[in-house]
Amino acid sequence: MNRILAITAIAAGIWLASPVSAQTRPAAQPQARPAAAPAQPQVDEATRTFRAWDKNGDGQLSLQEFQEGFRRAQEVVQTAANLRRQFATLDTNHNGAIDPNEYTNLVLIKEAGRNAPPLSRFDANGNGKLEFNEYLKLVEALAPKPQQGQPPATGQGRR
Ligand SMILES: [Ca+2]
Ligand SMILES: [Ca+2]
Repeated sequence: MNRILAITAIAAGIWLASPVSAQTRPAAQPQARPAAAPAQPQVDEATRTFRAWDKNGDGQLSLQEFQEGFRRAQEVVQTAANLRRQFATLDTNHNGAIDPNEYTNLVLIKEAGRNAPPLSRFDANGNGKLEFNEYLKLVEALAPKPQQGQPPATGQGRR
């Protein structure tokens, strides 16, 4: 269920872990941040990525496993970017969320017709609208699974 999210997170982790992020902070702040857990989530993310890529579970990444994992990660990043663009388009009043009236205009909801789930089903934080991560749940639940990086075909005979 959470595949897209999980893989997106992994991919983002990889991107963030790239050496580009070697920025120096001005040391003007005397107080150390109290609740900054040092790098623990990153390690966890790396471990998760590794396990996901290590298909045969032998604790090593073969070149093939690496290439496949990397390609998949790229596809997922692409898909996530597409979804973000889509989300921005759907958010017609630009408040960063899908409001109820925007929700009823979603193609996926229109197509579902009477069987369309209520917005509240995806509104995890209960604020009456769907933020991007909640929108992803909706897409996961209602959209046909994209295969091989192809966006779901929604436009058959569009008018
Ligand atoms: Ca909106
Ligand atoms: Ca919400």
